Amino acid sequence: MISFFDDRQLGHAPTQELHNGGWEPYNETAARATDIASRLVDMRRSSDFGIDPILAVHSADYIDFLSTAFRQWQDAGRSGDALGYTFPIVGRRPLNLSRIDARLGAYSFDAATPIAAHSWDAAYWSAQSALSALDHMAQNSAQSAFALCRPPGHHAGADYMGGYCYLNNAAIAARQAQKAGMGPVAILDIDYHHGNGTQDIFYEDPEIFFASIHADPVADYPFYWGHQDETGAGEGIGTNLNIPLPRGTDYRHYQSTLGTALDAISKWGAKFLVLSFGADTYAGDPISEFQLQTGDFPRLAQDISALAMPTLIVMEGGYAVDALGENVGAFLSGFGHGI
Ligand code: SP5
Ligand code: ZN
Repeated sequence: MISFFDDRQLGHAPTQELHNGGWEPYNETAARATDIASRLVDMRRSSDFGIDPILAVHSADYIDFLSTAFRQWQDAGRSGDALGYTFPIVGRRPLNLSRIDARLGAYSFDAATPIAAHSWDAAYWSAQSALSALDHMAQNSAQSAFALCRPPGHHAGADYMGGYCYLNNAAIAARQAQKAGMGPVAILDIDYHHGNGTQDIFYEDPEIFFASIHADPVADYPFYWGHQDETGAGEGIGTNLNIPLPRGTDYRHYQSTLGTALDAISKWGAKFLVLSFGADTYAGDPISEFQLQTGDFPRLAQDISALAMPTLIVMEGGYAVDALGENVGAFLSGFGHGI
């Protein structure tokens, strides 16, 4: 399998996140990407497809905010990472405030996603890696490709960041694939956490099907999305499938659920799959509570490739850094063409 990555994705390095009422070292580290990259045999440098495919998913005002926030933070005399502390609860009237603290709150849904010096650059190139992997598949009629996206993307909505995510790499690639006529496009999200950003982006869109298997948001982040009764709205009714699972789920239980999601995707008529892959379903993950073992990841990949659908694999979460390269390598090997 051919992979895509750009070194500029490593520049993003926030120091800490707010977690369970205290500060802890930032979990989404550059070491995650280097550990995965060290396992990949054919890794290519990403090309630049510009800002337009990003603006096909994210609002112009959000992109303006994201690309200038750190400068504005510094201009306000601040040191350290830019992080909001005041959030407009749902239903507040929209106000066009220019104060950086107000903007940070308006464009994020949690306090675990700081903006540091090179965050915009890293997020931009993470999205370009997804687009590069897609372009490779389009040009070569390849059955699969791996985008080593970091920072991850699935918690980012059209106009908000959160959950270590700034630009929604999977959504950007899915929209691009649809525009290029590679569809109908489905997105399957198998990160431990619900892909709330991706769900929001396509919630009223009948053209892109979204399915997610994740920890039940009754007990886990991001709490306010990912429940089973969220099935889409407007024209998009019936194109959103959430399958929440309890903490402690092992692969035996995960697998039957996966079958349900895959059936729904093929029944809907998808011809192209974007896979939001998180390795945080691993038993040893420090912030997650599923029980998948390293040996389960090739099986997981085989079960997905049984769909026989062109599949763009986009990296999302996974925080057991010492096991991450091995787990991702095990997963990619399950697609059957080496890593
Ligand atoms: C892309 C991705 O996987 N983002 C995950 C963001 C999760 N952020 C908050 C997680 C809170 C977990 N709390 C459990 C603490 C166990 N020590
Ligand atoms: Zn996750």
